[in-house]
Amino acid sequence: MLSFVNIIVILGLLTPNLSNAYKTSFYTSSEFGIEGKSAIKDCSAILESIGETASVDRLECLLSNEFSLPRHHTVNPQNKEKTRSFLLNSMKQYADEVAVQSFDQPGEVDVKGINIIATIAGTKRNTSDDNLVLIGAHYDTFLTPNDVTAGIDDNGSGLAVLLEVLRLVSTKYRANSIKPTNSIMFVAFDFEEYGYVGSQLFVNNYLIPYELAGKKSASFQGAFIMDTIMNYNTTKGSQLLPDLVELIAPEIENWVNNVNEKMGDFLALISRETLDTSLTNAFVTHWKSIEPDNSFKMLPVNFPVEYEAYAGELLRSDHASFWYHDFTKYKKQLPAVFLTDTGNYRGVMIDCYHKACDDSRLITKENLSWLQQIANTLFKSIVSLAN
Ligand SMILES: *[C@@H]1O[C@H](CO)[C@@H](O)[C@H](O)[C@H]1NC(C)=O
Ligand SMILES: *[C@@H]1O[C@H](CO)[C@@H](O)[C@H](O)[C@H]1NC(C)=O
Ligand SMILES: *[C@@H]1O[C@H](CO)[C@@H](O)[C@H](O)[C@H]1NC(C)=O
Ligand SMILES: CC(=O)N[C@H]1CO[C@H](CO)[C@@H](O)[C@@H]1O
Repeated sequence: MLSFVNIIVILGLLTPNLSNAYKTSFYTSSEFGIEGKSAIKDCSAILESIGETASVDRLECLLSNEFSLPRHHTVNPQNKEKTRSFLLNSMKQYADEVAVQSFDQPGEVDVKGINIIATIAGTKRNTSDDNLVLIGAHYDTFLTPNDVTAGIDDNGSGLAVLLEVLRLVSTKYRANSIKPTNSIMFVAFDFEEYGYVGSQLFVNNYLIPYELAGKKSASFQGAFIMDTIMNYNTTKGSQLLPDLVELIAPEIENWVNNVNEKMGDFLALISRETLDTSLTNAFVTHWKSIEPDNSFKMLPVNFPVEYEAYAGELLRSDHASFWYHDFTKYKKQLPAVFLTDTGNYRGVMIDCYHKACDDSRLITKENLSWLQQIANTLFKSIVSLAN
């Protein structure tokens, strides 16, 4: 998730304004005591396994083995490369088409950003009748001058769910030699932390020109973006809110502070009224339908479009690239919703956001069932939209 300070700059320019400050020193993860949690079981067998619902073991293996080390391009390029190859190989294993979109990271010399785009082809793939559904998360991690984050919550959690949902969709269709009607895209974005560079380029240089305009002319149902979804805290008082919530959504402020007694135990679903309604409806419906445990809470934050320009807090991840892009014609046609645990407004992340302590300690057995609920809901939502 992007820091709020950066977003003010980005809202003005929608191009990243990079400072070189973070490049001055070189750190290794061990200096910060960050280590991948050692495998407690045979993850290779677990990662190969298939099933019809999201698996806690698999999510745990993904988080503790694949996404538990800092993945910053200047400090830990080898970890980032490792994450990239893992993503690429997994996507090749499960998807029908995999594309990489590489770009020069603005303001950096010799730094390539790479978005990884996997598609499960529907029967309408590459025709103007296709109505694409997309799910995405970013894979870069943040770096502040004195701290290296492992990015477990931000946003290893989003990537683990992305891959888990891809596996479920693939099992449902490819393994049974059937296809959905509409195509489904799974995108791992690079360079979110520096102004959603990867997703901006994805929308402006790939999605619109290549899939939605021109020869293919597909339609777009929308994007589910996940960023920082792992932190679940049932302590009263663990949930804070940005001031603007009281201003633009007093009923939400009342629910969080009074009804729910400031417990950080809900998933926030951030969307715009009307424009993103079909995505929100699908997610809300399926969230409630998950068995056996449907006691997890989800809070839809559905705000009027006219608020979006100053509601910078609501724009802190890659969904903003779908809401704001360079093509006037598609202004109202790129729905996107943002799934988040509210990042630095909750529990340990109040102190650990973008810091070293966003690490493997967040992975607890109990809390993996929370990610499982999110993955199962997304799977059902995507399938319902794609069929
Ligand atoms: C769709 O088009 C792309 C090239 O534009 C091609 O690589 C892909 O195989 C096509 N998929 C199907 C299912 O036709
Ligand atoms: C929950 O939040 C409280 C208050 O921010 C914090 O002290 C505590 O460590 C958190 N608990 C967990 C399990 O994250
Ligand atoms: C996450 O872990 C904490 C501490 O172990 C626990 O209090 C909380 O209920 C767990 N959350 C879920 C969703 O299982
Ligand atoms: C699993 C994973 O790659 N998560 C990414 C989430 O975002 C952070 C940036 O904050 C990346 O470093 C992580 O790689």
